[in-house]
Amino acid sequence: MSSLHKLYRNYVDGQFEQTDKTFPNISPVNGQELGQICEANAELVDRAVRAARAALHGPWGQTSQAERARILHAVADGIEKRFEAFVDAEVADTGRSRQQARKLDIRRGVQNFRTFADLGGLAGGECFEMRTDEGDVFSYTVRKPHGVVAIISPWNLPMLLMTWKVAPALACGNTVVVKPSEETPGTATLLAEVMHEAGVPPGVFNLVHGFGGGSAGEALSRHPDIDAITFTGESRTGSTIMKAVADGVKEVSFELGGKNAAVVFADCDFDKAVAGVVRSSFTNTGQVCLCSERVYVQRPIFDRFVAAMKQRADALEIGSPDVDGLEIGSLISHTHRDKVLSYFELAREEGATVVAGGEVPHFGDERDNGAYVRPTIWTGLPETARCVKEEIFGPVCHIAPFDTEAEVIAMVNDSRYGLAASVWTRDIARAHQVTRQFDVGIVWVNTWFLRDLRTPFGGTGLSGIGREGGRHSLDFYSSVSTICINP
Ligand code: NAD
Ligand code: 6OD
Repeated sequence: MSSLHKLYRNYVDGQFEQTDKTFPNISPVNGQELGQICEANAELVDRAVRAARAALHGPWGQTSQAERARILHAVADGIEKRFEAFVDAEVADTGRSRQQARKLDIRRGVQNFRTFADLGGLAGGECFEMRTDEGDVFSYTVRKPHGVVAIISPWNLPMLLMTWKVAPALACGNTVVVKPSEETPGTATLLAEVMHEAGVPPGVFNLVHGFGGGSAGEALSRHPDIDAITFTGESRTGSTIMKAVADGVKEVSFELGGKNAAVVFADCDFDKAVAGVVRSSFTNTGQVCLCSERVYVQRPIFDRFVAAMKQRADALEIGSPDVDGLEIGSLISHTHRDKVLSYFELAREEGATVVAGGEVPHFGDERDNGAYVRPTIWTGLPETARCVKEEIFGPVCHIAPFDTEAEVIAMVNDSRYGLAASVWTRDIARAHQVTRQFDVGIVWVNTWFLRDLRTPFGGTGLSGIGREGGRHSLDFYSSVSTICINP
């Protein structure tokens, strides 16, 4: 066991809770055990929900928005104070580069708290005047928290995606029960410690560890006394959770899978487009819901683009988190690697040309026990191939040629997912014209994954329900009542 060996505890009603049933947290970098995770059973999940309900009737229920903003900034300060511990936890759980954990994951955790602390005060209401037989009446709206919000988050950007929901939920005055992924308990457990140190009242932030079906995730989503549920993860899991909350008719926000397209026009800045598509296909070892798994390149530059992508993909630095300039870390787990490798196999059966990768790298050291695959590029698949239709969630893309704008718009939209797309062109008029015709939640032009946290975020089709971000988060995490007064 490594010196990092830990016990990941639950946090319920202001107390850290051990449980008898534990399961191992396995490093995806070398297969070693990092620690034991205390699995919350249905009884502990129930206690967490009841503590969250009770806290709404305690001091938290009386806090002003300004007071909550102060507390959220104190939480952000607390994360900053223990920044390197958060980085260590994220790196240990996921095998990503330490540099990425610093620049993206933990930094965004801090930003999420600061942004929603400040945005909370901007949540306005509406007011209307109406002439009636009774006289002039006024109708205005007030915002209230929903109550207890269940937050179920995934493993791919654990800190970023969990805090993206915890921060606005608390800013709006809710209490929360958080169920992080069983693969990534580290930063969530540290966040509970920061909440405790920052003086967040007991029951306001609760953390339950465990799996999904048959474990803490299912117990939380089926709990009759949650008021809303916000979930990020696979589309299939979203559908299961939707059924679980249907009888209780709960508010839902779902950020689900994607099969995103990158579209490269012949008039692009070639080198920037290659660098951009390498980034959008392989960042976080392809495990970002926004990554491009479908790349469409206009025919005049197709061969040159594929060759340049191959050269860049083959040269990407693969290895363990502390390698300088690491670009490809491990996948999250051996189970997930088996899934990605099954698509490598399927692509061959479906007739793909493997331009780059398509295999497991061999290092000759302990990394051979890790969950690595090479960044992979395919060409030659029909648009109907399963590898072009299904989300793989690894460092892999298929590159196909296109001729006209109309053709590529149809190809981009021929998907049951609708999360994101990116376009590479120097023609800004074309960019305006094409992007608005994509059936997706966000399109980037000549860039990728730049996020202004005030903008709406979410998908269409299998990619989700609802929008979060900026005022859209304030709308989701609060309930609006209308008050009509005859003065
Ligand atoms: P997942 O759906 O397997 O798990 C996500 C969370 O749901 C975990 O905490 C898990 O324990 C829990 N869960 C699983 N089954 C459950 C059940 N029956 N009831 C309640 N909870 C359950 O997803 P993942 O593998 O952790 O994450 C990868 C997926 O997430 C990819 O599909 C990716 O595209 C998607 N994702 C989407 C976004 C977005 O913003 N749209 C962002 C990140 C990831
Ligand atoms: O940047 C964000 O706010 C966000 N929700 C990103 C999602 C990334 C998916 O893996």
